[in-house]
Amino acid sequence: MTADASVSKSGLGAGYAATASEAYQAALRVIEQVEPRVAAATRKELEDQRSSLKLIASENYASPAVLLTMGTWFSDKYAEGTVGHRFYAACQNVDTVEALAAEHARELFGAPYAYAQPHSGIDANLVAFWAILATRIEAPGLAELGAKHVNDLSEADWEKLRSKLGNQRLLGMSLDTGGHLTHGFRPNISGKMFHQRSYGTDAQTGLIDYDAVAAAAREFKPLVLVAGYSAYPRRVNFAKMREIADEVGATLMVDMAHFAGLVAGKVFTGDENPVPHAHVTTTTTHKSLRGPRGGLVLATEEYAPAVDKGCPMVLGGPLSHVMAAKAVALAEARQPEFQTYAQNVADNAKSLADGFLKRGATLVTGGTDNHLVLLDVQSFGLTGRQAESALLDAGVVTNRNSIPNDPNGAWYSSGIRFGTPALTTRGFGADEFDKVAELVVDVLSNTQPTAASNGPSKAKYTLADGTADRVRAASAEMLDANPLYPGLTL
Ligand code: DSN
Repeated sequence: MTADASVSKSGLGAGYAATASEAYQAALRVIEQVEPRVAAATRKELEDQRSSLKLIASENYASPAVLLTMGTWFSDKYAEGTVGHRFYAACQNVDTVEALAAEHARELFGAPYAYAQPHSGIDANLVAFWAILATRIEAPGLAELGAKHVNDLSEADWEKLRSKLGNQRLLGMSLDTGGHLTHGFRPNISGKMFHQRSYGTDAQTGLIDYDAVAAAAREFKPLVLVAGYSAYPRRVNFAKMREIADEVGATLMVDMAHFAGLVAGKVFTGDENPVPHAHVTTTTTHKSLRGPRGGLVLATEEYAPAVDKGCPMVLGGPLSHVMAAKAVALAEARQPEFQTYAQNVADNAKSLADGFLKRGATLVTGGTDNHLVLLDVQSFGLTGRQAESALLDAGVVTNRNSIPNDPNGAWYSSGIRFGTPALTTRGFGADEFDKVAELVVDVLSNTQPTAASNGPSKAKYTLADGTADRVRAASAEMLDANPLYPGLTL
């Protein structure tokens, strides 16, 4: 890998764009022979991504090196088990790439142990939950019964242990203050596994109140304390979270899926870096970390043996082609340029937030100090759903999101979540993000809800004539100046 393969103002993989072009042109010619509609949709997807303002906080653009790594025959290999201990023969090359991904992850994050198999963030969290349950409940339960393995138990003893495994408590951040569905909420499997309670944020400041978290933990006595978020625009003090966990005997699990790139890029250090404080840390690899779509678990020595059994305990056969791409992406993230990128992501989020504030908009928590901004669209008289759709009409890709105590619920919602990782990868800087704020405010100020906005009409709106064209034209100037995959031609 050359330094050019990392991020720079000129974009991803500029140093090998000509070679990547040849590779993609050839691949598309091959796909066209079999199912031309897939080739056409693939071309169109790049065109769409190149020509819109991608502001979804959980999305990014992986390098061509990462993307190309996923398209190989590693996809054809079964490799259940773990490195050097597989249930299938001929896994030596899978072992190589999985070990490399884990090594890069350990080095990058300073973790004693890394597990590269999870297919997604949900999977990574499931592996973590079951590793915690296996370590804290199953292993002592077996010891108490004088058994070494679950298969050694009588049906009655196994039922007792199973019921104990299914009767544990988890405390995590509430959904409407930015927590994630996989942190014990009923529609997700985690909410069916755990008795869950959540902590929220301070009603005035919108910030996590650590004294309130500690009080909730003392009262509820969870086995697992979960920290981490998908829509909280602030940093978390993980040292304080660990103190709380220790006081009540909980395992601290941090889901850093959203901000792993800021940890990798050394923007979040000390108390804001979860890895040294958490017993188990999970992440996705495709958000701010800018890798392939997938998950990763980091753990202390205590939890490592149970995490290592993630497949087949929780996961299906590992996606070896994706683990190979994780190794490539993590190698990229270990380049010094990634630290510049991560700092730019945070600086750009501040610029976006300031751009909104100076134009009179309302932000949850009043600003940001991570990679995301949560805009309360009630002052525009809109639901999140109306705002999201109007923005999309103007080529601004975002997602609607609940805000604390949201009067419109999770489906229509009252917020729009913005993130800077993707456009920062393209090379957008502070000035461009200020302009993005101007364009968003332009769209929302020119959007009217339909009369009687209730029920399904909470989705309906009209956008003033000319707004979409004006915003698209202004976006195009910035997008053209910061091309996605410069030099890559199909
Ligand atoms: N879908 C991710 C996000 O958008 O935050 C989390 O699951």
